[in-house]
Amino acid sequence: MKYVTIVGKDFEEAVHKARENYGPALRIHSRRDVMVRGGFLWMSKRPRVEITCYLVDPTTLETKEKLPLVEAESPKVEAVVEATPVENDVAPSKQESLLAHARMLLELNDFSSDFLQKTLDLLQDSLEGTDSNELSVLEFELIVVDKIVSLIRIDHETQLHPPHIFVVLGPTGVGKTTTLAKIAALYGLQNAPKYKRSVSMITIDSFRAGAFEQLKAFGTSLGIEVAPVANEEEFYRALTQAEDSDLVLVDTIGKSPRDKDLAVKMKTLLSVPNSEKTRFYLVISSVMKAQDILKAIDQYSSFGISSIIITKLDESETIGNVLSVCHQRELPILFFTDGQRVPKDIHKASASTMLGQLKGFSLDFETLWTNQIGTTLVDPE
Ligand SMILES: Nc1nc2c(ncn2[C@@H]2O[C@H](COP(=O)(O)OP(=O)(O)OP(=O)(O)O)[C@@H](O)[C@H]2O)c(=O)[nH]1
Ligand SMILES: [Mg+2]
Repeated sequence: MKYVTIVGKDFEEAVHKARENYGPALRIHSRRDVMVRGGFLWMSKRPRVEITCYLVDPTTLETKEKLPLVEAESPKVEAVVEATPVENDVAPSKQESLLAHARMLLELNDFSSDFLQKTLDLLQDSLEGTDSNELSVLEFELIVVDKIVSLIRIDHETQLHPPHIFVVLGPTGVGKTTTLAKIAALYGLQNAPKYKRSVSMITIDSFRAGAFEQLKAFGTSLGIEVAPVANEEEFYRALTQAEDSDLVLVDTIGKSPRDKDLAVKMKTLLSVPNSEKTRFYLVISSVMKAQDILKAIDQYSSFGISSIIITKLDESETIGNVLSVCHQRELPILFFTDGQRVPKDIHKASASTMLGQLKGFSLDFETLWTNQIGTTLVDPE
């Protein structure tokens, strides 16, 4: 078996270089952090990631994966210092190489180390019961995908039966107001009578300059009433007026709840709606760091968060960070949004929307899911 070592600025770059040079015949065996010489007169040392890969026989690849395995020129490997030599003479077992492949995919997608370990444990259990040598890479990737999906919960209940009063919460600028308008359209402009709802919108973000106007503009374009409320009395009144609506969407104040006064005001206002009929949804952006998402969940946890809406997928390279946090906090996912267009850029969370965001897999997710999506809500055009 042919082995190669490739060095990159980081793991992702090394994998990219490797894939470019060797295509699908390449399997990653291991990675390690090394220091390489560079700079003026090679005086400085820089941290790099080195991956060791082996090349499988292209005749054993499935037709879909088959690419001519050219004897590519050896990729440029910078001088490695302070690193032990790679043991190239011991071939990894098929099971080891499959698990290394899964690790590479999970790291590439920025899953947390906890999520990664759980997935690898599940994979190892699955592989114990099967003959790894019989598995193609595509078949194995299907198992990886199955394990990822098994660790993430989707809020199908709300998708199909939204509560009477639907409140969005979340840090400033994550896309609460835009998402609320998209949800209004998703249910309000629905063609299928089974899912169509009469919709009203209320904003308690009424004192900030421009906040009401922003939602009102969305409301006008969708033909939906928007009521601004500034205190408990106005909120009672707006809720009474919206009583006949199936779905009352409530937009909240886009300021950090670390602002104590605002947090108290919001808490008081949001205790007005009937708690039996009200559910709270946390909006987070996929560009947020895992630590910040965890902080936001903690800050809003006293409201009792039903599930998570993840925005700005179009601005994020990876979603492993958000999925890992949702798993860690046992929070289901309700919607994904991937753009500024109202109402187009919203999608109900599902295994297919989630997996469509994963990168590095040889699997063609679109083909995989085409016949399996039981579309229950029709996205408005
Ligand atoms: N790229 C992208 N931009 C989005 C998405 N959702 C919202 N935005 C944009 O993000 C910006 C902030 O959106 P808002 O809906 O005002 O966010 P917010 O959470 O209500 O903000 P505050 O009320 O100020 O806290 C706007 O420019 C939106 O167009 C998305 O899915 N993708
Ligand atoms: Mg807003």
